[in-house]
Amino acid sequence: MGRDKISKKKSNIRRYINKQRTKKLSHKVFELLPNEIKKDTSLLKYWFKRYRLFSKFDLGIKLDKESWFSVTPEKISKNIAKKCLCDLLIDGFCGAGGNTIQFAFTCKKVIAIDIDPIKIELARNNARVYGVENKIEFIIGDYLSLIPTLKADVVFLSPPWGGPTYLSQTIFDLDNIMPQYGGGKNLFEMTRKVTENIAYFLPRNIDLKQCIRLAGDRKHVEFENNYFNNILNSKTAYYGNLVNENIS
Ligand code: MGP
Ligand code: SAH
Repeated sequence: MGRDKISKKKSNIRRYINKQRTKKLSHKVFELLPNEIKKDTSLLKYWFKRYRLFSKFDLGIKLDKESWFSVTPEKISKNIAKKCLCDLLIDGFCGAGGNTIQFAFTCKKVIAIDIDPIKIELARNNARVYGVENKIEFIIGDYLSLIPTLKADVVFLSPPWGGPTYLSQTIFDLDNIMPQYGGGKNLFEMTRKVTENIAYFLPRNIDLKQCIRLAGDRKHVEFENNYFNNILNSKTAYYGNLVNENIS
């Protein structure tokens, strides 16, 4: 069976499971759901994983629709943060703070940028839940426009991939990332003006050859497969001094 057919079958099964789960939800449980999930029950599958997204979920974590499907699960964020240990890290697309929070535990200072003011509000709230708000400078703005003003030891890039449909392509092309900004290659090239030490959080079906090409002739890049619940969730490509060593 072709890969497309398998992923169609898988998504039908997921849809069926979600329907069954929704039916079984008692009125009492439904009332407990955050508003954005009540409004869109296709997000229920993320709510069921909420403690693996944030172990402190019940202490006041807040998310919006986009964050539910794009936040990096805590275990994966922790692992990335260990590799990115440094004095000053920039999270160019901080969202609701899944990665930012873990960077705040390993780095002296974190600059967290997002173009959406609601995300910054959520990230600030979530960082407070983890007690790391004071280690983070939050900036509302367009990461690419801010580049000329930025300085950092490491930049972490986890841009939007165009929503959960990114898996409909067998191999995900870097050009599909933020095409309105010249695509994922341009995002990487622009970031090199800040630092060569870049961690790029990418879809599990990313075209690895394109990512190797980004590293230039030396091909100095390291890939990490991120697993969630024993299933490949995403990949991180590390460049510069992040390859096989910590920088400080
Ligand atoms: P997914 O396949 O949408 O998650 O994304 P799902 O459905 O939980 O996985 P499945 O195995 O059940 O199919 C996988 C991971 O990629 C999520 O855990 C998020 O961390 C991340 N992610 C997903 N999207 C759509 C984005 C995105 O647009 N941008 C970024 N930075 N991360 C994303
Ligand atoms: N890593 C984050 C999720 C990032 S999702 C987490 O774990 O929570 C991608 C984020 O990029 C979204 O929050 C979106 O608002 C933001 N974004 C989109 N375009 C942007 C831009 N030009 N500059 C900065 N942020 C942007």
